[in-house]
Amino acid sequence: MDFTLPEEVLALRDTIRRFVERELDPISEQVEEEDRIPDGVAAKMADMGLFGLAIPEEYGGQGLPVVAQCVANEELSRTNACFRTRIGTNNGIGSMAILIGGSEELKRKYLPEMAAGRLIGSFALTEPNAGSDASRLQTTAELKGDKYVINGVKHFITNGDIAGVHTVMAITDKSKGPKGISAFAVEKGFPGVSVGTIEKKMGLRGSHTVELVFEDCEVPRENLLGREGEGFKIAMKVLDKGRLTMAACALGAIEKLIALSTEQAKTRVTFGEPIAKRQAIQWMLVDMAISAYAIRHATYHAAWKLDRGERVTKEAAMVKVFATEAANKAADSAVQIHGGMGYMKGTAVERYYRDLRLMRIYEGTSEILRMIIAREMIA
Ligand code: COS
Repeated sequence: MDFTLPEEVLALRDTIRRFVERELDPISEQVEEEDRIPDGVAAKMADMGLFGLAIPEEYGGQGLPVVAQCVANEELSRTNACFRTRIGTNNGIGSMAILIGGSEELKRKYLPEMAAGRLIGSFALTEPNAGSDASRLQTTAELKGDKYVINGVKHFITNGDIAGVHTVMAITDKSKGPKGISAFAVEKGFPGVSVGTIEKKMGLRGSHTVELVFEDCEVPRENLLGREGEGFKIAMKVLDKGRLTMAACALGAIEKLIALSTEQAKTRVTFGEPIAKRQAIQWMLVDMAISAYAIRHATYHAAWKLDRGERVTKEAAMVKVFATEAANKAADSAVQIHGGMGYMKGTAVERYYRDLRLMRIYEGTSEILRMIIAREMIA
């Protein structure tokens, strides 16, 4: 077995690491305060091609394998989570349904713009009464002439306020359950689309989570993604990859927490010596390192399987549960090692503590993912 990453992937890793250290991390607290990524920084991310990592070359992206996308996510997670969230929707949940189910014309219309970072995507599945039980959604899409008319409300939509195109799941045939759900590419300018409430969240500042309202929203028939009734399966495939790359994000966060906590432990002196000398502190650091090692191998193995075209529903769920729960534990230890300072606003560990909490919820709660794993095991 060869675990070596290809040269070009290592080069990508180094480039992103430098960018994070020089350009993103120094403004992470400013972004936190202002709750927005400065336009100039988003433009730099676009210039580096970060919005098109997953989009195939023929549509203007870099078409990187999932393994390389995980490397990028890992590196981008060594700073404020809003940066990788902005990039992540275009590389994953915001573009993938168009890639899977869009006509050639739709792909040519949207994907190059998304790869260039000029068009942001969003993924609109969740509704006030359909989150974990995703197929219970209530938004409807009725074909009238050459247009679908969408009615309903989506909520908790990442980047929904800045997205130019939303992937929207809606019911086209209520009698068919999940097989009556279809997916659509809905432009923000289509008649009847509006942004509702912008949520106030515990963390992930700099990235907005919003409500999208569809009132007799007219969508051209050709913006149907896949065939009628294929929307739920498309959404599930999108989420499989999203969950896998999220494990890579959790890994990057744990690595950053290890670095911050090790530095703190080596420099903070109590009773005449650094706290790193204490076994209680060492074991917290060690447990973080053990989890990072295990997550790295499991996540990259699952990514390798996905690159080989295998279905990774179970593996993606496993690595997301394992990595995000370990990341929450690591953040808790990091705050503990930093003591009172770790509880103060303006410290990175305090921000990680809040931001990482969401990872056990979005793109599948730990509980739903355990249910998916159990189903696959006893199927
Ligand atoms: N890949 C491909 N197809 C999939 C799939 C996947 N990962 N998961 C389900 N499907 C298919 C099933 O095979 C089934 O098709 P067939 O009958 O042809 O076999 C169809 O989709 C319906 O699946 P299922 O019967 O499992 O539907 P359920 O309503 O029971 O789905 C789960 C249950 C838990 C899988 C689903 O509701 C889910 O993932 N919920 C979490 C949603 C989520 O993550 N939300 C977060 C917000 S989005 S950012």
